[in-house]
Amino acid sequence: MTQTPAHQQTSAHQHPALTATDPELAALVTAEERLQADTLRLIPSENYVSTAVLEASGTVLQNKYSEGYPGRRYYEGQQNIDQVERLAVARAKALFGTDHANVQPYSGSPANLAVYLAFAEPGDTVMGMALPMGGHLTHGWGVSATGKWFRGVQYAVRQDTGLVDFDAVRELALKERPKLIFCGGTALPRTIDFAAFAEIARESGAVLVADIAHIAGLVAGGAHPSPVPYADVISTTTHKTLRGPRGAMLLAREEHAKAIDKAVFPGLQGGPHNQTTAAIAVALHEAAQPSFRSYAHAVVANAKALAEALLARGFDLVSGGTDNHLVLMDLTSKDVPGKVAAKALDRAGIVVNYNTVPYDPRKPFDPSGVRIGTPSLTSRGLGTEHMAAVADWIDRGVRAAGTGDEDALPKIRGEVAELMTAFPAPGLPTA
Ligand code: DSN
Repeated sequence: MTQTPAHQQTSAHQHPALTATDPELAALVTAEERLQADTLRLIPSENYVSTAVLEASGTVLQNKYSEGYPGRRYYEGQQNIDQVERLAVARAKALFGTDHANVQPYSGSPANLAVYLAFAEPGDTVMGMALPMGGHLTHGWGVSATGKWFRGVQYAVRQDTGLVDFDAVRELALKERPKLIFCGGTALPRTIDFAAFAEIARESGAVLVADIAHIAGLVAGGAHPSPVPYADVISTTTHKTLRGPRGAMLLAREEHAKAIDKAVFPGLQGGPHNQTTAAIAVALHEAAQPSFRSYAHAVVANAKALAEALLARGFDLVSGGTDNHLVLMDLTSKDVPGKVAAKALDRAGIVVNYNTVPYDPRKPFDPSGVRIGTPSLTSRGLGTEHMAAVADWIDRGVRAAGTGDEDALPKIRGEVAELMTAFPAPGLPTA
């Protein structure tokens, strides 16, 4: 008698309907569950959501159209959906202490595009940190619609410190008089000085947009200063340190509420993804608990410990370390390109992304750096006491990449998987 392979048994147990309808797809989901369980996930923009968030995002709420806003919809039958969205909005406002919240943006890029629609006209000048310096595509970078339809001017970090040079930012803002100034980004290991950006925005007459996608969970948990007293608009995804579903929110002062809402719908989007709104509401509830404050501080403590352990092993880190959840490694002195290191680490069960470093002489698709972070491993319960082992695995993996020692990688992978077994991931099947 032929036996059902183990992974199919697990799939049937965890996803019975999916397995019956589409075993091919179910097997891929099961394989991804296994991968997320067994590996050390260090991509700083990723995390593990709770089972409650997963359940909310897989509900029948996804069957409903609800263009408009609670109490002002273009479709009937909103008795429950309106309450779901009101709950998410109320929780967002309470958690971050803002006047207004819009929870409908499909993700971070559409959220940022809505800000342009609310405050700028095509061709207007906008300002953000350059992508290779750690900014984001949607902060006016040339290949993005925001850099094609608007005139993007970009600021940098200092080459000697890796930190924002506020004198240069002020000089650029006063010269260019942008409509929008974005602060925040995707590869920034240091605290964002929202007050300094706000002063420059005021002097230059710009709307200040704080993109806190990476650090929203740290802000919510009190592990990073809040932009709320300083920024006109705050944009964030909900799935990074905030540990919610893939989605986004715009938070704003009351004076900007109408402009933001009009820009999201009908300006840019159609019906909101109600199942995501529900899962955002759950994540915001979780983030309001005392345990989430501990989580946010643990993320930072782990990142600092990991940075120290990497420095002790001779790695160069952009800005010399970290204040938040993220560490940007410059592998130039190791003579291993970021992409080569990232692919070797992947084979060793350590999932990172290759990344440009400021003033990178290499190309974005083959850069000098690797970007890592601690949100996911902290969600699994790893603490500062584990960071030396993590740094050791990274060190061995990068050295193996440099020498072409393929045999070293599966050995590391086995050690990683063994530790991970002791720290089950939220939301993943345990059997
Ligand atoms: N892709 C996100 C990140 O990884 O930081 C930014 O869009």
